[in-house]
Amino acid sequence: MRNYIIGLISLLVLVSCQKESKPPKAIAPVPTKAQLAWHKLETYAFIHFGLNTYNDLEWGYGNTPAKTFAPDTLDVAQWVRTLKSAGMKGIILTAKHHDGFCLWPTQTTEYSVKNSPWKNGKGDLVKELSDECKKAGLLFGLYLSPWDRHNADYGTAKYVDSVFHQQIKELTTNYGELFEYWFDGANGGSGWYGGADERRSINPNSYYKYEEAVKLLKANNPNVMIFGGTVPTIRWIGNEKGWAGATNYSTYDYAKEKHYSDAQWGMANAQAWIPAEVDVSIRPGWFYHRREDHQLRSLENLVNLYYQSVGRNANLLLNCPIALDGRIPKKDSIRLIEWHKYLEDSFREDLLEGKSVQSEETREGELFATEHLTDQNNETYWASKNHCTTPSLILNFDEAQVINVLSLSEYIALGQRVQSFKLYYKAFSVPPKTPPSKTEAEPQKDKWLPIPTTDTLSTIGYKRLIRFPHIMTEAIKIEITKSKACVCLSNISAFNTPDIVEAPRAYYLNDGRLCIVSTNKQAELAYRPFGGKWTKYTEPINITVEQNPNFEIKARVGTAEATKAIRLPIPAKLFTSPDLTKEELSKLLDGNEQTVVRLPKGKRSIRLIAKQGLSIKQISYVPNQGRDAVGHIEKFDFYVDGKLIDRKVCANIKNNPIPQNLYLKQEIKGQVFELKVRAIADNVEAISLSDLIIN
Ligand code: FUL
Repeated sequence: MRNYIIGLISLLVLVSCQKESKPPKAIAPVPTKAQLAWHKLETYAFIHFGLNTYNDLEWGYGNTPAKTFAPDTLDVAQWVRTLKSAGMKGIILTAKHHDGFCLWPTQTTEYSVKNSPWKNGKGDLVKELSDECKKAGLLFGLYLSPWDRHNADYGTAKYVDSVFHQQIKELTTNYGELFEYWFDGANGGSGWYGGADERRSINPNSYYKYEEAVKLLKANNPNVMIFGGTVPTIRWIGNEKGWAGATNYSTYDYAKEKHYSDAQWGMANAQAWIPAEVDVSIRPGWFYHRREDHQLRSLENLVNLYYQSVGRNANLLLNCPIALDGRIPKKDSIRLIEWHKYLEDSFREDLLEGKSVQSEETREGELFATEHLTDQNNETYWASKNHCTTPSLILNFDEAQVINVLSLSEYIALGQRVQSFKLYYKAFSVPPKTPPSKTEAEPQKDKWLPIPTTDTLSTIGYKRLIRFPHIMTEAIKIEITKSKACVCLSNISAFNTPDIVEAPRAYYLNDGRLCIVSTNKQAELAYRPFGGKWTKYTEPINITVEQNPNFEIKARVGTAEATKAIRLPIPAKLFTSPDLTKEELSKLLDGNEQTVVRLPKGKRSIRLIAKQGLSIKQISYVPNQGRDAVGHIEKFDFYVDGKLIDRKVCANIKNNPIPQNLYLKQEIKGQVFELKVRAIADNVEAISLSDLIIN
C-alpha cells in the first residue's frame, strides 16, 4: 500500500512537472503574426502633403483647381533620407486627403497630379515615394480619405463603387506591398461636391462597404495593418495629442466603446486584439503652414512623446509635413535626427544585458528560464508557474549601476496579462538629485526601496518604459501584483539616459496668483521678469507686471534645464464681462487649458470689458481639452470697441483641438473686446472652451 501511494505521488509529481514544462496556455485574444510584426516597428512616419499644402489649409473644400499643386523642388529622396536617419521603420503617405486631390494619376478622377504643373502632369508621387522607400529598406503605407469633398457623386453608391473602391484597387496593385492602410475617420459634411456646394451626410459604417474594401486591400497585401473602417486591425489612440494611457491594453471591443477616447486605455476584457497607434504631428497642423514654423515640437517634447507612446505599449506614427518646396523643412529634419540620436544614446547600453535573474516562481523547463529576460531576444521568454499570477523577480547588476529607466516587455504572442506591478531597488543611497558618483556612501545598502517613479505601474504589453530620477543600485526587484494568468515576460532592461526636461508652463489660479508647472513632477522650477533675476519657484506668485507681461520660466531635472519666454495673458482682474460670472471669467482668462467654461445654449458671444484701455497684439482661442469635449468653436470673429478686427476658421477643430491664434498686424488699443461665434462644430447648441488669451 505504502509503495503504491509513493508511486502514485511520484506519478502525480511527474505529470504536474511535465505539465509545468509545457508553454503556458495563451490568454485570448492574442495578436496575429502580422500584428506581432507590426508591434516591433515602434516608430514610423506620416506624411501629409497635397493641395492643402499649397492652399495653406488643413481641410481643403475640394474646390481649388488641381493646378494649384505646384511643388518646384520636390525631393522624395530627401524625405526618405531624413526619416530613415530619424529611425523611422516606414512611411505612410496621404495619397488623397478630404479635398479629394490624388497624388497619383488615377483613372477615377481628373482631380489629381496629372492636371497639375508638377512634372508637366507626368508625375506619380505614390510611385516615387514607394520606390524610394524600397531602395532605402523602409516600409510603405497609404492614407486614402474615404470622405471626398471634391467628388460630385460623394454620398451615392456610385462614388463608393467606382471611385473609392477603384482607388483602393489602383493603390494596392501598382505600388508594391503596403504595411499599413489608413481609412481616416472624418466623414461627410460640407464640401464642393462638383459644384453642388452643400452638406452631405452618410453612415460611415454602411456607406463605404469597408468589408469589401478590405478584401480588395488584402488581395495583394495579406499582412497589411488596417487603421479605421469597420474591420480594423489596429486602433486610433483616441486623441491627436501624442499620448497613450499609462494603462494601455492591446485588447479592445468597439461594441463596448462609450466614447472614442476609451481607446486611450484599451479594455482589459475584450474579444479582439486591436493594438493602439498614437498619431501626432511634429507641428500643430498635419499639413505644412509657414505660420507654424516657430511651433515645431522641441526635442524634449518629442522625447516625451516617445515615452508616452512606445513606452506605453503603442506604436508612434509621427507626422512630418512637407513644405511648399516639396521637402521636409530643414529645422524639422534636424530636430528629427537629434531626437533619434537622443533615443539611440539613451538605449545603446542595456545595463542588465546578460545579468542574472532569480525568481522562485519560475516555470520548469529551459524554455522559460530567467536567462531569457536579459538575453536581448524578444522571441524568448520567462514564464511563471501555472496559476502563479503574482511572481517576483530579482535582477542583479554585477556591480552598482546608475540607472533612470527600466524597460519591461511581455511575451505578447501568448496574450497581454500583467495588470499591475511594483518596482524596488536595492539602494546605495537615498535617490540623489544628480547622478551620484560610484564611491558615494552606502547608508541603506541591502534595503529594498520603492523606485521613485511617478509613472502608473499597471499594464506592460509589448513594451513599457518607466522613468525615474537617477538612482544607484546593485539590484532591482519586480513584483507582479496582478495578472490575468501566469506571467510571461520576454525582456527586462535598465538604462542610464541623459537628463532631459521640457520647458514648464504657467497659468493663473482663481485668486489671481500665477503658478508654474512642469510635465516632470520632479523638476525644480524658477521664474524672472524678462532680463531680470531668477527666483526659485516654490509656490504660486503674485505678479505685478500687468501691462508688460514678458516673462521667463524654467525647469531643471538633474543636469538638464529648459527655459521658456512667455507672454502672460492679461489677467481676469482687469476685466468685467456682462456674459460671464466672476468665476467663469477667471477660468476663461487663466491661461490654464485644464479649466473649462461652458456657455448657456444659444449664447454666441463673449464680451470682455477692460476697466481701462488695453493694447493687444494677439488673441488665442484654446478649445476645451476635456475628454468628452463638445461645442468647439469652428468659426469666429473678433471685435474691438465694436469694430471687426479679424475672422478665423478653425478647421479640423474636433479632431485636433489645438489653440487657434490670431496675430494682429499691429497693436490695437481698446476697451470692449468681443468674440462672436459664427459656427460650432457638429452644430451643437452650447459652446465650451478652455481659454481665451488676449495680450
Ligand atoms: C484626421 C484628419 O481629419 C486630419 O486632417 C489628419 O489627416 C489626421 C491624421 O486625421 O482625422
